[in-house]
Amino acid sequence: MQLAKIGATDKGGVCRVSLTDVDRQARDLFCEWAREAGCSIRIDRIGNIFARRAGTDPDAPSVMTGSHLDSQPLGGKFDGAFGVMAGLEVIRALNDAKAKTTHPIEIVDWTDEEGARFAAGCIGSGVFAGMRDLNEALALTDADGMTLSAALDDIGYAGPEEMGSTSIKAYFEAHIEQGPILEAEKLPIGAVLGAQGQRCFLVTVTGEDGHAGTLPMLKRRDAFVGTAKMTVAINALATTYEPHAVITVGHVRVRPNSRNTIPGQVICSIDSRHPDEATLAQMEADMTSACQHVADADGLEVHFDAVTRATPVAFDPACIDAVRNACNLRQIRFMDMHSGAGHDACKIASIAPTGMIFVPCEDGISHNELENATPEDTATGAQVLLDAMLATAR
Ligand code: HGY
Ligand code: MN
Ligand code: MN
Repeated sequence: MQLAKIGATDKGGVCRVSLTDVDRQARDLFCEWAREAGCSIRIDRIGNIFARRAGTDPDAPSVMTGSHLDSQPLGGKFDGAFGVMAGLEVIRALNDAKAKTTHPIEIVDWTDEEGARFAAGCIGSGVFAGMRDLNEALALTDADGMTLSAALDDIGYAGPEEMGSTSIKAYFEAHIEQGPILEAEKLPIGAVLGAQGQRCFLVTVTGEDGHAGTLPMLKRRDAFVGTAKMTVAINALATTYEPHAVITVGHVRVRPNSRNTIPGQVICSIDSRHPDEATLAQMEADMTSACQHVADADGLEVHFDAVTRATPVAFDPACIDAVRNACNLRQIRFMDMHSGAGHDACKIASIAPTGMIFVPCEDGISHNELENATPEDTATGAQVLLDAMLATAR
């Protein structure tokens, strides 16, 4: 709740877009709390923060948890923040119990999970996992043309640690479900089996600027009208891949974005997801041809840039069992489930045994200021995280 005051919005959400000064404030607070809990802090070159509680064997690979402190522009208090705070609670509980673990315990704040500023998501965890080139990531620019590297420098979080300088025995991430299933099933915990794949694009539609008052309608090459037709067409496509396909156009930049100039160019995002890789590929082919068809009919050009192509992820059976066992240890009811959302855990799963723990959120609402989770459910999630990590770290 104290963290949620940083970037708090009027309707009870947060605006903590990655690598802004508000994100810096959250990072500083997390580091302060982690140091108070006796952790050492390391920052790597993409700005990931590693708070480490020493184990009895300094050479042992760490048992790691974490998530992200950055949020959507109008996001909720819990998406990401819960997982980082649950990790901090694990460390505090171990300290209170004066418990020793063989393996070091680490909590991570991954840079720019949301991708709300630099287009791509899971940037910090993706670079750490070797799935995204560091220098390419540092060169990503936001809508104002600022590079990720310059933003990191601005907030003082361009760290010295090289990528992959941490060996991981296992990674667990606690997160709100961001969907309605646990609440509907009246269950406090989800043991996550994996996450669906996603393919995200930036689409540039080019027409011709013109005078809104003088150019006859039939002579126009209006990039925004074309983009609107493309959006309707690809949205209709999702229904042909029912029930799992989801397609979203969430970010639109109109140029020159002036009332009385016909838009000559639009850059928009496409976020497409499905649990099956072959279907994702088919959706991509269908979307690109649907957009090309509109462009040809309207005398426009269209260009697709793939920002993310993430295959469906299956988490590690031993980590999934550690979560299930932690629930059974305290008679906590749970269900196995898949994640519709992407998470940093989906990247870390490619380099270390990984599992996730879901807790319910009210009405399944997320990426919305009204996002809410109860103290009881978040405490249960932190308890299961502690027991799963403790079993693994001993
Ligand atoms: O987009 C996602 O799935 C994540 O919540 N950022
Ligand atoms: Mn998240
Ligand atoms: Mn999110």
